[in-house]
This record gives sequence, structure tokens and C-alpha cells, in this order.
Amino acid sequence: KYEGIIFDLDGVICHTDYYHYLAWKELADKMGIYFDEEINNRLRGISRMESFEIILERYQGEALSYEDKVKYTEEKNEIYKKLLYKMTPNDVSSDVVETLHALRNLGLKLAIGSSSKNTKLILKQIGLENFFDAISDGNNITKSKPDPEVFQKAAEYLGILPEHCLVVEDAVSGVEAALSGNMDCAGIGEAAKSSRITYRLSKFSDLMDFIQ
Ligand code: G16
Ligand code: MG
Repeated sequence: KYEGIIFDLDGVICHTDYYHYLAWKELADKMGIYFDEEINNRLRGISRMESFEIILERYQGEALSYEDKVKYTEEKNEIYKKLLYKMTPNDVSSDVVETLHALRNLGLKLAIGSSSKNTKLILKQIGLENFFDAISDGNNITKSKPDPEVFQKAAEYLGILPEHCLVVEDAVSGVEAALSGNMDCAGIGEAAKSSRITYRLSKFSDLMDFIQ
């Protein structure tokens, strides 16, 4: 049924979502802004600047210029990257690694579709830099999820029609992106709560039940 699978990175392949939380939390604390895991869930899948705008909904200080915002998002990214440099292949579960290899052995093409500009760094840290057939990420898109662009580009790089691709997502924004790009979507984590997903995964390897 499917010829290709497009995986979201953060929250699906590895748990960089927790590192995003820690980095935003450190910045928000410094700026005196209330921030918690519930607000963090709204940041899943969307771009760095869009995430900061959501955090700023609770900001009480003086108005910030665009340059200030860039400076703060860069500061967050530096905190985040320090956490990424500590990652190793042990930060990917054996459930994920074994399933990825099993899917590859079935002849499926596998791609990453992530909003992150740090995708290549993360894949290098976790030992998957040469594993995927295509990578579409925050560096090759002009609109982030829920726009379908990141997944459409991934399908194009794989040379597979969208209707023959399955997207695996943890974010509501990513589910919307997949569906509006005419792709089926398997939801895990936060996205598993969505009523719009095609398949619900309670663990990554559940994918094996749906792909044939
Ligand atoms: C990830 C995260 C988002 C983050 C975005 C941009 O997307 O889920 O929270 O804001 O990347 O990340 P960066 O600041 O590294 O460019 P995904 O699509 O992999 O879930
Ligand atoms: Mg994600």
C-alpha cells in the first residue's frame, strides 16, 4: 500500500522535544515568563520563531523589536544545541531502531520531515546521519507545519506520490500538515489523541501492523 514513510524527528525518532522544553524553560525563566509542559505541547512541530511568539503571549515586559526576538531565539538555540551535543546513539530506543530496519527490509523508502534546522546535527549525534533516503527539514522550507510543504518536499525527494506516503507524527500541527498534503498519518504521543489521524500508535513498532 505505501511506498514511502516520512518520519517527523523531534518526538518521533528521538526525544529532543524534552530538550526543546528545557531550553525554552531556561530562556523563559530568565525573561520572567511563565512556561510549562502544556504550553510546550503547543510548540511541537512549529518553527523556532513561531514557538517564541507563543511563549511571548505571557510576556509582561517592554515591547521587543524583531532584532531582540532573533537574539532571544538564537540564545535558546545555543542552550538547545549544548543539550544536543550530549546525545548519542543510545538516545534512540531499540524499538525505533529495529522498526526502522524492518521497514527498510520490506523495501520501503524512508525520509525525515522535520521543521528543525538542527536535523542534520541530531541525526549525526544519534548515528542515523546516513540512514534515510531523503531529508526535508527546516532549512528547505518557507512555511512550517501545519503547512504541508515539509512533507511534500520529502515525498518529492523520495520520488514518491503523496498518496503513497505515510507520515508519522507526534504533533497536531504535523498531523494537519500530512493530511492537507494528501498523505495518511500515524499519530504517536500527543498526536495519538487526535481524532483525525489514520492510525494510532501506542509504540513506534505498532507501525508494522499498518504498513502492508
Ligand atoms: C521541531 C520541534 C519544534 C521546533 C522545530 C524547530 O520540529 O517539534 O518544537 O520548534 O523543530 O526546531 P529548531 O529550533 O531546531 O529549528 P519536528 O518537526 O521535528 O517535530
Ligand atoms: Mg515532532
